[in-house]
Amino acid sequence: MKKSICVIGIGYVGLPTAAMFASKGHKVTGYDLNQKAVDALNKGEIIIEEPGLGELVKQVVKDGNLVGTTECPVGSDVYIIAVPTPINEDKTADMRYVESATRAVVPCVRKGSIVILESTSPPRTVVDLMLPILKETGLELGEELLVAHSPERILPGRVLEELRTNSRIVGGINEKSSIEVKKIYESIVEGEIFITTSTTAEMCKLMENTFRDVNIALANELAKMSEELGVNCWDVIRMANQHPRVNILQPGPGVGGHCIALDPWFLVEKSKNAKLIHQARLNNDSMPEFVMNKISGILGGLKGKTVALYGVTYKPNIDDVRESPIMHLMHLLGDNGADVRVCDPHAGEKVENNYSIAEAAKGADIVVLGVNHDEFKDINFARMAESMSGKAVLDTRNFWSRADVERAGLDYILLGEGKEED
Ligand code: SAJ
Repeated sequence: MKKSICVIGIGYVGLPTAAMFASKGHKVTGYDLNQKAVDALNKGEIIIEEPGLGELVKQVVKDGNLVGTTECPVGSDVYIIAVPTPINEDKTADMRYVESATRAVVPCVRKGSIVILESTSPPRTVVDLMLPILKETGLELGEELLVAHSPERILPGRVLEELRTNSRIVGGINEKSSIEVKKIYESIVEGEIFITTSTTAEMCKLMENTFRDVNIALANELAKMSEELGVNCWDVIRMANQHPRVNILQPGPGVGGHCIALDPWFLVEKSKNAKLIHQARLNNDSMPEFVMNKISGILGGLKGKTVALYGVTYKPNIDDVRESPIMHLMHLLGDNGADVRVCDPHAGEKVENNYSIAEAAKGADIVVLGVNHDEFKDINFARMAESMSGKAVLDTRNFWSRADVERAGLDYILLGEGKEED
């Protein structure tokens, strides 16, 4: 049955979710306080980079199934909360947006409405934060007002496909809530939908991202040990991963984005037992400084040196710089006296002075690959070598070909590669 659905927060998660429901014929309203995002939506345009999303939004807006608004619509069948859950300076969760979104729906819901939290949240958020607020509706929770957490688990860059094909977890405050919310997602999800409690659903989502964070922390620790002990960590990972029960992820200049770099902190905040998780966060957060020290070691100091930095978004082929470890590296280099010339074809105006591939290397003492965007695949290293002042190329992603770099007369240096003779 077609529903009226209000998606609260039309950002990286809310907008694709709203568009997918709209494409299945539901009447969807995207509610956001950001006037710019709402205006863009009503013109059928998007202000983020995500494959296929622009076309889909254009179509559903044209069909009249998706509209943007800055006022929460009264009387929708379903309210989906997809607002940010950032962290404070002290690494505790900033739940203001979830709280204000929950308050916003209180005067709008009616008997039979459904409220779903999609935002990644600390364990017990639905029970301890949302339910006391929703009680103010005067409706019987779990009977007249159904409530669930169904965490988003979509990978930026593959959002539409993953929304459709991934399995989904629905954690209701009671069985009735879970069953009804499952029915809603069945209209857009082809993967299996698992039913559980809201707190278990919160924990599942956090542990998925934490699993990845801890694994990457292990890879980064391996990279550091390898440099110390004269080993190439990439060879170790490639061969160790041949074992049927081993899958070590990739090291790099750190972990960024709005999910993996933040979510484990929600567990650290809530549980004194999250010790390994805490240490993994610290390991990953130490990587920008580790890379800076490596660059300083190669150049014999940073003062007055020119560093060409290729790629500053938090991962390849997207425009998102949130929590980007390479942005952090950029600031660290600058603070320590280096002149940093950034080239990022995806980041646009998110960086000041965004140079072209050729311009960034001009006069550089070192070229550093921060993120392996597709645009950096076929770099002409011979031309780059002609315009550089120095000869060093540091690859933090094992992305460039050592042979190509060396053929151009440059020195190829790989993060996590120690030399036996060192
Ligand atoms: N990274 C490494 N080494 C790796 C893999 C990733 O250093 O081997 C780094 C990336 O460079 C990046 C960061 O980790 O800076 C995170 O990137 P990612 O691609 O691993 O994940 P996200 O943050 O883009 O999306 C994750 C996904 N979670 C999982 O795969 C378990 C996605 O499914 C979630 O929906 C998303 O978090 C979210 O919204 O929580």
